[in-house]
Amino acid sequence: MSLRGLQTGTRGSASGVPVQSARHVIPARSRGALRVSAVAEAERTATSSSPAPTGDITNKLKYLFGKEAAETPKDAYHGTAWSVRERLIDSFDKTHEHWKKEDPKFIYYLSAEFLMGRSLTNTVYNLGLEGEYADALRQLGYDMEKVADAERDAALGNGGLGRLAACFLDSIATLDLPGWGYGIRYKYGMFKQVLKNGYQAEQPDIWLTSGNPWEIRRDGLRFEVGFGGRVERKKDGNKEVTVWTPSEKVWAQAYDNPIPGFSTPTTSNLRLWDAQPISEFDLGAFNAGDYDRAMLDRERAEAISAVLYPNDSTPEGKELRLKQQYFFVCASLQDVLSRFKATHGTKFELLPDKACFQLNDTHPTIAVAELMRLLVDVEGLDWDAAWTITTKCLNYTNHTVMPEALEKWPVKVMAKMLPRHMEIIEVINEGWTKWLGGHLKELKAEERAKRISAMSIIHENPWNKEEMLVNMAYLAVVGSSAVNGVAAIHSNIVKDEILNDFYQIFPSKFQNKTNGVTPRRWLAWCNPELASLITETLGSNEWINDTEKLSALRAHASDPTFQKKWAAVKHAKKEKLAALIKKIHGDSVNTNALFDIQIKRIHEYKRQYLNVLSIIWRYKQLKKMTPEQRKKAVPRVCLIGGKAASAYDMAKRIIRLVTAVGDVINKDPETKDLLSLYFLPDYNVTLAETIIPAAELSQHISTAGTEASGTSNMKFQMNGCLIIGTWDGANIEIAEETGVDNVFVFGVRADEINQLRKERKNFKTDPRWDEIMKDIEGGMFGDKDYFKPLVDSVNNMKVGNDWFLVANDFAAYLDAQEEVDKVYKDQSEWLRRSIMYTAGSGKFSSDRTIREYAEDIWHVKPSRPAA
Ligand code: 26V
Repeated sequence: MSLRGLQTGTRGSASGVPVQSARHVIPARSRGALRVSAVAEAERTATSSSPAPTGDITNKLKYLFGKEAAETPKDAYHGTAWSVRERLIDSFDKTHEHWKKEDPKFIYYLSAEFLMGRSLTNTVYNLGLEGEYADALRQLGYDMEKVADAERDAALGNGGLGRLAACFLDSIATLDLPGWGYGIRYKYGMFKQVLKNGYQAEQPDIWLTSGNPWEIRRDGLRFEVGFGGRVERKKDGNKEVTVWTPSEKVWAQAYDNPIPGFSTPTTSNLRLWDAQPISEFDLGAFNAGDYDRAMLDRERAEAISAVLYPNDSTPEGKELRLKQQYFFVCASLQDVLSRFKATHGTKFELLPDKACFQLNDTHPTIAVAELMRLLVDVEGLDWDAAWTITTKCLNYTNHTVMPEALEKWPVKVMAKMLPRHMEIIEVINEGWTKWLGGHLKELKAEERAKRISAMSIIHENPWNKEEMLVNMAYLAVVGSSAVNGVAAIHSNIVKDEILNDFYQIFPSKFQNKTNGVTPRRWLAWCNPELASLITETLGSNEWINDTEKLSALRAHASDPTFQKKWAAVKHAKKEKLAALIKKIHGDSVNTNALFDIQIKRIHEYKRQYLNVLSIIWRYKQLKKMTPEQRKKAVPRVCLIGGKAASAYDMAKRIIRLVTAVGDVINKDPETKDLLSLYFLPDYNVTLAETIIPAAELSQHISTAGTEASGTSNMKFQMNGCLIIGTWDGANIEIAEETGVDNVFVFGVRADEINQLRKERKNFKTDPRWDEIMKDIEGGMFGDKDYFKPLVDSVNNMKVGNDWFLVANDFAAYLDAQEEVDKVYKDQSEWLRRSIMYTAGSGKFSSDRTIREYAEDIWHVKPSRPAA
């Protein structure tokens, strides 16, 4: 496949610096952290013929920023990043020249979100340039870590789903798989969360103002994307053709974000689309003095890629969301087809051998209709041939069981915005329901009609019989070759509940692909001290690319000398986090206390509420104790962080409860060294990189059956952090790998939930629960009116309340927390478990996940350029 657009401008304008040649050597870290041998380091520097970075950094500052010297860490960051960028582009060009020549099958990961975080550290480490650049910065009077700290996060995602996409890109590149990500270049990413008097407030995330060294604008590489308008049938010779004339058109402008693999010459790509107006502005209107109208088209177009949607958007916003989805899918498919045609002409029957697309949740599902439109209307294929190709090329991953999150678009909205796609979906649905009728012909007519209606892609809105909806998950299943869930239990729920009708029809379509996280960012780079200890103990750093090797740590788990070193690393990381808490809240926390952490989006199903209730109970117990008794108590620093979607009222109340309880506890001189609670504002990828290595206990306490997988649980596990959790999502597989007895598992099981929900109104709550509810209602933490809906939400007198069964799990959770204290008192047992967690984390590398996708779903093979 030729890479249209990659050849223009950028190739010629790249630095001309030969790519450094030793990326196959697993780099040794300059600060000694991961150093395997000084020989490897010497070998690497000897083979590099790039200019000395010191001069390059200052040049970049002078010519790009008009600065004579790096006066601030931010200056040093800019100079360094723009210098590193050129090395990245060299590697990117080499990889893509190689892939162009080889023409392998590609995987395209279509995702509305990519939560990339920072790039500098990851890029220099993945490229093996850390020694050179750390030295150069030292000469300029800077420390690499401080400089890296000046970078803003690329926060183009809400949470787990977006971060997973970012981890997947790292693994795709590291495994040399020909693959790209495709998404939207949001001007404003995930909002910045600030606390105002303990309440969440949102501020826009302005991340592009100082330029983005990690992207390449592909001048001239843009595609038209249309909306609205009319559809007509016309004669083309004997053939009837369909012509869609959109009423609104925009450009999708390509920006490439190179993705360096680790310890390989491969640098892959994340192509993001920016929406731009077709015409600069309306000069006629401008000349006539109508300035607002002159700029109208520009504003309308730019609005499409302006803001990342929070995952609970309002109906008004929903139309724009569908527009975003179609915008990036349409541009991405046109881009892939144009490259395909440049190499293979119109032999579209070869497309499934050259390209496949992974739909990251239902957000890009309009791809089913769009690929059909491009093949039938634009390329002139007949419907059946196009359908065979489409279904062979697409695959769908489900990421949630939350019914509100399973997208359904009103037919009216779809027909207005995408009239041709609505027609196509209708034809797909007719074909599908007809086929289904045949398939179910053994059933009695009535039963058959019921089943067909239950599986129709277009169906009535159960809450509003007037309205018809397009069910995007159903469209994705019908239009894909493979459908997968993201952890074993979740994939079973997908098969047995959410999409059970479809599973009965196509059992072999359904698979499980348990999530994973990149061990580069989430262990090696964010915790170099632990990584260094592991490398020293295992005798090599090969575990970074082969995490199964971590299992050899099991042999050291009970060794007191090793435990001491392990504990020293954890303590150092706790000190670092304590310094951050001091910076944010001005308080010094007890670093000998157990660091107990829950960081994730705030959601009722994730049950931060349960955590706070147990902290209140702990506080009450401490208050009752004599000074002698208090001496025996396990001190804890409790940290909670995460964003509440801006319109999610209950989640915002939970945040306020955390801050209000913290305000009381942290000010109590009697207990503050034994218990403190802080809310960490603006939780993001970068903050996670400091928090996770310091955590000793992490909480993954969703109602069983609600968290599809979770991925932070895997990051904590890798960093030797014990888990208190429910039998849910990937917790189950983590427990299996770590040893179930090493995990604090509690609570009801997923298969009990439905029954318990029915019986909740008769459930007799624990007296401790009743007492705490009265405390909150009585104003012990102030703001009692504001907390009333929170108390009501778990009140069993209201039918349907406590949907997430907080009360049912409360007593079991307190017991599990007591068990935590008991084990923490035995530090040698605690450390043994901590080591067993890291040792058992091998399965949760995203390299393993991606290998499984590549083998079982994508059928894509590695293709590595020469070093
Ligand atoms: C979306 C919405 C939208 C409507 C309001 C409620 C609600 C609740 C949840 C969601 C989640 C959307 C999809 C998502 O982010 N899923 C996450 O995907 C991760 C990667 O597979 C997985 O680890 C998390 O368990 C899952 O929640």
